[in-house]
Formats: sequence, C-alpha cells, structure tokens
Amino acid sequence: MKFTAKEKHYMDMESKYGAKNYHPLPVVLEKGKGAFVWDVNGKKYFDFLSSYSAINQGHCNPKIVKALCDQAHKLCLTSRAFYNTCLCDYEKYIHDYFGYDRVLPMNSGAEGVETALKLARRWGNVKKGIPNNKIKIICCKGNFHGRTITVITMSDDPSSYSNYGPLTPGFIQIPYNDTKALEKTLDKYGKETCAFIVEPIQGEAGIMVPDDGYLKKCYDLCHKHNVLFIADEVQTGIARTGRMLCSQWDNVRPDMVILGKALGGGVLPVSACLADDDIMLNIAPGEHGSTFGGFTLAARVAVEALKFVKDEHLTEKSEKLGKVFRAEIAKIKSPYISEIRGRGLLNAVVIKPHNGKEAWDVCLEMMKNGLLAKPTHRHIIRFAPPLVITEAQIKQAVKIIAKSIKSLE
Ligand code: IF1
Repeated sequence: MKFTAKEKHYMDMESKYGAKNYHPLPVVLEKGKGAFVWDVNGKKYFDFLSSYSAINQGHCNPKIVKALCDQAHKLCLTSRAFYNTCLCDYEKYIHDYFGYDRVLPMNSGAEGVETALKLARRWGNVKKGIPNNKIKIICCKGNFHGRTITVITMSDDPSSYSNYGPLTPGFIQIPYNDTKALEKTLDKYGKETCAFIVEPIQGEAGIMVPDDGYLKKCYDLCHKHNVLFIADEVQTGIARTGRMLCSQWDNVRPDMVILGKALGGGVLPVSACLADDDIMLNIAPGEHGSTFGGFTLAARVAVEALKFVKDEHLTEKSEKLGKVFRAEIAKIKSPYISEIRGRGLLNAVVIKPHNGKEAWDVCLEMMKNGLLAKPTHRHIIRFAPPLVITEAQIKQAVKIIAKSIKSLE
C-alpha cells in the first residue's frame, strides 16, 4: 500500500516509540463526527467499529463534549477522599435508570470486571459462607472480559493468557451457550461457587448470539444454587443490541451488571458495577476504589451519555437498523459471505477465504472505499457503527461493503 508523507509521519513515529501491542488498519484518523471519521488527508469513512462499541452516541457528541468541557472548567478531580457535587447526581441518575440499589464507579471495563469479581467473592465469603480459599467463579470459554491478570485467567485464548506467569486460582470454564454444562458444574461445585459471569453476546469471540432463553436458564440455575448471575455488558450494554441491556432479550435482571465503553459517551473511560445492597455493602470504606473512579468529569459525562441514549431513542433505532443492516447484507451474493449474525447494531459477517483473500483483505478494500471495520479471530468482521447512524447511511454503507467484496471476487 502507498502512504502519503503525512500518514507515514504518524505511522513511523508510533512504530518507533510505541509498544507494539496492536496491529492497526493502515489509516491515520484526525477527526470524528457522528458515524464518521476523517483521516489526515481529509478522506471520510464510516466508522463501523465505534471503538468496539464505546462510541454508541456518535463521535464527538456535542452534548457529551459540552458536559465534559463545562465541568472541566469548574472542577476536574477531587478523588473520593472528599465529596463533590457531581458523583451523587450520577449515582442517583444511574440508580433510577437501571433500577439497582447502588453503583460502584470505576474507569476501564476490565476494572469493572475485576470489581464485580471482588464483590462476588466477598459476597460468597461473607453472605454465602464459602471458605475464603475455596471460592469459585464459573466463566465461559470464548469469553473476553479484559486484559488484567485475573481477567485473562478466565480466558481460553492463549494469545490472551499465555506466558504471564501464574494466573489466579478459583475459576471454572464451561462452554458458552450450554446450560447443561452449567447445570452439571453447579451440581458439583455449586456450594463453593459465588458467581457465574457471562457476556450476553460474546463480542470478541465473534458476536456469538446464544440461543433464546439461554440467559434465563442460566439465571434460574444460578439462583437454584444461590450463585450470583453477573452480566458483562461492557460491549453489549447501553442500547448496542437493541435493548438497553442485552440481558433484557431474555427478560433477565442480572444480580450484577458491568458497564463500560459507551457509558463514557466516547470521550472518557467510564465503567461501573451495578448491584443491590446485599452484594454491594460487603465492601467497607477503604477496601476497594480507584483514583479516578466516578470522578467529576466521568460523572457528568456518564449522565449525559445515558441521557442521550434515552432522548434519541437509540435502543429502538439499534434494533430497527440492525434488522435493516442484516437484511441488506443478506442480499449480497458472494462466495466470501458464509454467515451474518448479531442483534441490534452489534453484527458480524463470517468471511470464507476465497481467491487467496480473507477478512483482512476485505477490510483493506472497505477502507479504500470509505468504511472502517476490523476482523476478529481472522475470519469474522465485526460491524458495529455508532447508534446515531441513519437508515440511509446504513444502506450506503452496505453498498460499500458489497462493492468491496465484489472487487475481490
Ligand atoms: C482491546 C476485544 C472487544 C469487552 C467486554 C470487558 C472489556 C471488553 C465484553 C474490557 C473490552 C475491548 C478491549 C480492546 C478491544 C475490545 C474487544 F477485541 F478486545 F475483545 F470489544 F471485543 N468486557 N473489549 O469487550 O474493557 O478494559 O478494554 O475498557 O483490548 O484491544 P476495557
């Protein structure tokens, strides 16, 4: 591929001074607005990754940026050593919005997951009476919950967990979308199990949508064994799948919900654990926290990010436009397309290699044609635009996808 001097300038600098923990698509972005981004040469693209569903409200959302800037001119950070005028409003807002007694505010999604694991283990010890060194948590193969040492312990992807030394004990992996496996494991280990953690749709695994009723059956099995049902909604939450929380597709109210990504409205890392008092109040002052957890900017931004989702009916839009997207993709007849799946605007197309080309080549072609998306697990392209995209734009985007795939045939 040929790059302009400007592009090379940025790519070479990153190559020289940055850790090499990513392999980005060769595009250098400079500006974003709504469902679009522009590169350093002024070329416009549809953003069909949305930073892995962190930009549900659209790039540089004016209302969210205003909330950030207004607060930034007043008071940016107090830590939790003192009260401030923002956190309590956010706590009340998110309480009313999702209906949980309390929120424990953190920053990244992985910190949200770590916090949920700590709350669950503490509940298991204090409330369920599981001996400290026996506490277990059940998780699913194919999961992605983040990249900290304990969280990668739950992973069955060697590229996630290998060669980092000893991992954290106390986790049992079972197959995803398999209630029999959960039942068997709970029958055997239920007494010392405090929680089952699951993505309502597995994102990184390739937008794996479980069978209807799977989440509900898991929830019921967990409650039969006095085990907490934890939903990792970091990627699937906040209207992405056509419900405010993806768990709602099965009418499940998880015992604990982990939010992240779009909770920060595409401008700040904001995550949260939602739970009722019986779980939340087992951690005493000074036993858990974070310097920036729930800080004033995050509190103001998160309220605006959630408000925007409701005011703009993004949940309904996501469900409606997801159907349009999948229907339009289904019209593309190509040896490259072997499957389309998803819910709402969290979708994936499985690419069958052909003519020596595969998903990465399709993504490069789409990039040339003005649409950005990236493969996961080599052959699956995730398509997740900001939820502010319009129906006309969805159809325009599918035309680009079709043109790109056809050009490789
Ligand atoms: C990367 C993946 C997606 C998540 C769920 C927790 C977290 C994530 C369900 C942790 C984060 C991000 C991480 C990012 C790419 C992206 C990703 F490809 F890595 F797996 F979306 F699928 N739970 N997912 O999806 O949240 O700490 O990142 O804020 O690491 O490259 P985080």
